[in-house]
Amino acid sequence: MADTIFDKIIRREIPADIVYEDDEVLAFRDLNPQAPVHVLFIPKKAIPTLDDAKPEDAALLGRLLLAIAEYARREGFAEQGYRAVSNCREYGGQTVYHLHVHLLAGRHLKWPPG
Ligand code: DGP
Repeated sequence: MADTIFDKIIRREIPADIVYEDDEVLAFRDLNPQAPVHVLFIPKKAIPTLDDAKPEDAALLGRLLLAIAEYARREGFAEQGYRAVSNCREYGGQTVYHLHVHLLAGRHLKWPPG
């Protein structure tokens, strides 16, 4: 499977502002933030896109989402609200092919997106 910039962040080969880590999940601030809070939550397991996730990844995907919810509560913006979104492939706007969920918060986000 092709190595991505996120694999290098997991292996600490390139720096990142890491805000959360457990045995299966890593979260770090996006290099190009689109909101006052913009954190990427990734599984350490290299799954390229959501479309590549398998039934055996169900618990991992659940942990990813629960890690986001827990982080939002801990950082104090859960009640105000936030967005968790995963871009899949070209039309979804995915640029890094290591599954990730964007956590965006700290401003009123528009819907629908462009
Ligand atoms: P996506 O377009 O959904 O694949 O989002 C990829 C995000 O990854 C994008 O918002 C910018 C971010 N990104 C790309 N390279 C790096 C990097 O080296 N470090 C960090 N922290 N974020 C990165």
